[in-house]
Amino acid sequence: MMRALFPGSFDPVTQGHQDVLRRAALLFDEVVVCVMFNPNKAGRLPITERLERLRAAATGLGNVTVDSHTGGLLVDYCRRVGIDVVLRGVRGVRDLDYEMPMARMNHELAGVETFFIAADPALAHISSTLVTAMSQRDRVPHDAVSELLPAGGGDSGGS
Ligand code: COD
Repeated sequence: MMRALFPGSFDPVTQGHQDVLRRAALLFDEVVVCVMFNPNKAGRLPITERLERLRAAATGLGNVTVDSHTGGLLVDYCRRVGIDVVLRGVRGVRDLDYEMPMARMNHELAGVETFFIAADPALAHISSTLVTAMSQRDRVPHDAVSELLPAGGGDSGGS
């Protein structure tokens, strides 16, 4: 049985994340999507809201479970739940530059392999940072923000 972990800040979960999750759910027997803490990001939504939105985004994906891990390393979580495959979405070379050292470290520390899923070109411009920036501007139409958020679930507002 192949289990995989899709970790992220998910602050908030976007259509780009949801696309990676849906495609991963077709490839693996079980996918755990997990909210983790990125010290390089300020953090906006409370963890409980990120989890709620992730659960909505995973609606209909029977082999996806949602969890959080905000203390310790990603590899600590992998060891605890017995997962040795991590999934990451790649939008371009900037993502890869960030991901490669982490993938190497996770392998060295715990034998965890990283699988990269190439972003859908139509969604590759989407990031949680963009959603947050747009939702904080008064003159950006609500629909323009909703378009970046998961389809078929999740809050449509970028509160
Ligand atoms: N299309 C495709 N993929 C996308 C898109 C998109 N439009 N947007 C984002 N993604 C991908 C990202 O490239 C990433 O792979 C994943 O989706 C999640 O993205 P984010 O931005 O929500 O999450 P990150 O990148 O901030 O990840 C946070 C982690 C803590 C998981 C990460 O920093 C990490 O693995 N750190 C390792 C160090 C560690 O162990 N930290 C402790 C954890 S408690």
